[in-house]
Amino acid sequence: MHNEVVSRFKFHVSRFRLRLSTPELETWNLEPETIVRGDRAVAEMTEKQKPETQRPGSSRARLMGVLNVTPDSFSDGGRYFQPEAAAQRALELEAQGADILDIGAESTRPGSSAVSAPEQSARLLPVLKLFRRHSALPVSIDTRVAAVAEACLDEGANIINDISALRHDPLMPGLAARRKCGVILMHMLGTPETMQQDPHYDDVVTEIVHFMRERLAACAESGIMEAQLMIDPGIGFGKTLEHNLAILRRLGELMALQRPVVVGASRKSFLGLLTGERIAERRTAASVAAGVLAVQNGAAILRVHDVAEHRAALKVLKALSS
Ligand code: HH2
Repeated sequence: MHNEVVSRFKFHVSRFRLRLSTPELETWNLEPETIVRGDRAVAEMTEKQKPETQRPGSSRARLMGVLNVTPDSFSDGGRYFQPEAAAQRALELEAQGADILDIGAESTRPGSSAVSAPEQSARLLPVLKLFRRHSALPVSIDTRVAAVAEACLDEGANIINDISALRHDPLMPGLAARRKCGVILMHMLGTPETMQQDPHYDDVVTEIVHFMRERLAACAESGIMEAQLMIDPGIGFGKTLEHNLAILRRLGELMALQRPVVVGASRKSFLGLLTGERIAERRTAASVAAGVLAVQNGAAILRVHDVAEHRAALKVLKALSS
């Protein structure tokens, strides 16, 4: 049933520009077993990082497709604010080769302000419900709020992607421990409101490694299993251009923690500084270059907006490094 749906869907995408009406979206359905399949896929991604899976240029690198259900995200704000448009975009990202779908309802661009939990849930749940009728793809929820994460886990999400590394909401560690879901711990200096106000480190990479060691220990104390956890240096979150470049060059140092490393460089403003491209949506080539380097330096998962282009680049990288 699922395969039939996916292949039907892929057919739609490849032959035509995807256009599904709400009744069409509502008629397809998936068995509950597909949610378990999503969890199984996440477990595979988060298994202990062995030297062979961390080899530079690893053919096992995964792509996490970004879907912002927000009116104001820096790269695609407003475009997928309606649930049907968002669900269609999600299916499109899957057809382009995403291994995970990352859905967020709160822009965390520098200077942005927080979105309330009920508003986040109101934006996310209809999209997740529509998407889960058609897809078993692992879904991560980009939120710092436990109530939002829990409501989404109940609707079949598999991973909590928390840019505060479970520090923002005291209920988050307990939730992650109870639900045994995947967790992405991201490094951020300060909060989105303040993080780009003159960030300073003695050694950015060493300090991120230290922060992650501390967060991994705190998670263990809260009863979260090591196998649930992924780590992300938080490109652009309280970092200057030089900090971001140092992180990408020295990702290997994070691999010492033996957790899958997630990297989100896609379309970010440091790429605009390097290329002179002010429009985020035109930073695809720059994003792919950063993504390929990140994989060569050990990233296990790339968080990207342009899935098709990154998928093509990873295929070439795989051929060249085998
Ligand atoms: N970057 C953004 C949001 N969430 N999560 C992780 N784990 N890593 C990242 O680098 C990361 C993230 C910011 O990008 P985007 O979602 O495209 O923009 P906005 O925050 O404006 O919605």
